[in-house]
Amino acid sequence: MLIIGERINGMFTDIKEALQNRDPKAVQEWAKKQEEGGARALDLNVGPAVPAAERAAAMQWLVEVTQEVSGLMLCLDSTNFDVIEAGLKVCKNPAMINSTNAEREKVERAFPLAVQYGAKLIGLTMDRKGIPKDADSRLAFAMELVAAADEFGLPMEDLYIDPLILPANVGQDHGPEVLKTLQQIKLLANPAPKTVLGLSNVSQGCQDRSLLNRTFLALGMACGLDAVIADACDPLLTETAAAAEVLLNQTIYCDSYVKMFRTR
Ligand code: THG
Repeated sequence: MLIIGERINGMFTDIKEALQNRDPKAVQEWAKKQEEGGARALDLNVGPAVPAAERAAAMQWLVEVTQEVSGLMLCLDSTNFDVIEAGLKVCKNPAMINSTNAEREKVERAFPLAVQYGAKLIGLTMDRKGIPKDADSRLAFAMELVAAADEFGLPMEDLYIDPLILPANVGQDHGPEVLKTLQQIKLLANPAPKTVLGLSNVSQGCQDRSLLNRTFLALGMACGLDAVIADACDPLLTETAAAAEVLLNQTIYCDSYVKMFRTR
């Protein structure tokens, strides 16, 4: 399980202030804390903290200050490809583009960008009309993303398809559809594309968030989920990932399997 730390995001007050004051302290502390927690990539999202015209420069600053303290893969999270490309230009660490949807116009920009920079790419199973209701419509978008990887020459294992999970208190019926989609994505190509979720979405606005997050993590992993953008500083979550890897026979059992997960 690839854990992509979610915490360097302008939606959080400390990161928003760090961005506005160009003070690297909170960004660098969260980079280190998430890595210690078990993150093996870091999501970087400028968020609504910065006016649109300044977001490219803000993303570059996030990339630069983060890679001063961490060699982890950086997952550049924006809906604007100019913002993502600005980040890619200064990124020396391995990079991931987060994300494109399946609209042709977005696909034609995102896939060549990923190939040009040697970056991995997250593809969302949606178009401009929004998130589909059922597994079959999610899968139709997944097929378009797989075809685009072939067309533009992105290695299939560098494509991470995100079937998009919604909060359990507003979109409860999406849970089983997302799990079904995760299973079926693995049948679309050989080698199969990878899969990813923004895990904390499932519990936004809900009680006992950690419990919902780690339970959906285990359910997802049983359906072939490869990666999550998640709270890497929640030990209950990372311990669940460690246990599920053992129980799914993805890592060899040893008595220190929880510790091993964080140190590998
Ligand atoms: N898929 C992809 N990328 C994504 C998402 C996704 N990026 C953004 C998001 N979803 C994943 N990241 C987060 C980060 C934080 C939270 C949820 C998802 C979160 N934040 C608190 C909240 O909303 O309650 C903020 C609390 C605060 O302001 O302090 O839960 O799905 N590809």
